[in-house]
Amino acid sequence: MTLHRCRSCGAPVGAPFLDLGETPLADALVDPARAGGEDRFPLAVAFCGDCSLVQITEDVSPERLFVDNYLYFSSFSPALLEHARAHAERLVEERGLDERSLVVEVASNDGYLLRNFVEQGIPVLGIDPAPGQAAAAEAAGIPTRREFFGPELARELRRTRAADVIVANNVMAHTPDLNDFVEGIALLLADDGVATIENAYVRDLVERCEFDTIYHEHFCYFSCTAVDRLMRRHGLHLADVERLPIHGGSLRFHATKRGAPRERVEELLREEEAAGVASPGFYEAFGERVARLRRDLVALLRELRGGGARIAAYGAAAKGSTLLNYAGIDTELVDYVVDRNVHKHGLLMPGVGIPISPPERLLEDRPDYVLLLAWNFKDEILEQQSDYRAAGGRFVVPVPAPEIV
Ligand code: DWN
Repeated sequence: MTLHRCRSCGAPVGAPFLDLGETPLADALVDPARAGGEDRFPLAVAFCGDCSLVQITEDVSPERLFVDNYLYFSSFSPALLEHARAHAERLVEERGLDERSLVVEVASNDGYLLRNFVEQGIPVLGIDPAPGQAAAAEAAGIPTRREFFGPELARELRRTRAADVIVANNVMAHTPDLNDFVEGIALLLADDGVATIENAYVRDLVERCEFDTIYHEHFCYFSCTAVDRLMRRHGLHLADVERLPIHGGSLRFHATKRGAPRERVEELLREEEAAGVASPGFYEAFGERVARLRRDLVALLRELRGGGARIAAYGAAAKGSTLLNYAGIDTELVDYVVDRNVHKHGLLMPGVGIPISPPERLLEDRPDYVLLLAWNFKDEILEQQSDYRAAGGRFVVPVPAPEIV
């Protein structure tokens, strides 16, 4: 289905400002026995001139994206675990949470965040349709509803009790039914509660050329301007907003049912207006910058390979799938990808057929260069791979521009 109307406000949406071609599903890693012929879907993003929402133009069913063989487990990223722990501790303190409270997380994955509340005796409920992740969460003592979140589930849960805190990290962008999602938040949230909603920031995506964070799981790419309008439509109020470095730059919105001082929200809205984030011109040249990054990266890798270098990659990430497929980087340039997520080992990156191994292979095999597909965890991974680097190994960081470190 090709998008014609904005997912948020329903206004007609114009032509895409960036088209990444037909790509396979980013997290649908491939069993070597069934290699080749992965389904591909158009991947392009357009801007809504009425509410400023940036969004992909083709829908892939959430069941296909997040239930059938979804392999993303949050707990394989130590930096993400620390980010989640700090967030949980702040909520406990600021909201005075205790054994009488209820914290609900939408897209609770393997319990990476809710475990922090359980450890303090605070009642929680996870919601996640991905079976493997939900099973891992339940094994960690986190009750989990294995379904997609929406108004119907929200009404059912509210009949038992409202949520004092709803956490929704990297999920509001992952639903084609954006208004249903926000309506569900409004229905489940207690009158004096807060929903903290975290997503990649479209302004950082464009300014840092983070085009590879565009894939079919991400239906929307949010600015404060677009989310402010979306929340108001459902009687929610942005009481605060934080700019965070995680995932290449994110916004954490604090939504409540009651008006509250919102100085940082007003400030960011003014900043976005001044930067043009709410105007089409901000996005127009992005396609050319992405094409230039592709040219420069492929030329660099070809030059290294042509000089006899052996090249591997680090991070069987969804963003890695977008980058490899858009740039046409396959086993001709990159021999294998390493990743800590054991569920990914032995599989192939979709569309390009590059095999996935444990990170230990880097020290065993000593490739000359490693293309850092999980560049959003650069500091942590470079530190973790200090032995490989001390032995002369070099990393190629592709975003915001190709660089050897
Ligand atoms: O929206 C989403 C973002 C938040 O996470 C999900 N739909 C899918 C996923 O996207 P991603 O796969 O690009 O996310 P990550 O977390 O950037 O992927 C990092 C990959 O690198 C993971 O497969 C884990 C791996 N990793 C590793 O092997 N060693 C990560 C770290 C930090 C490491 O030290």
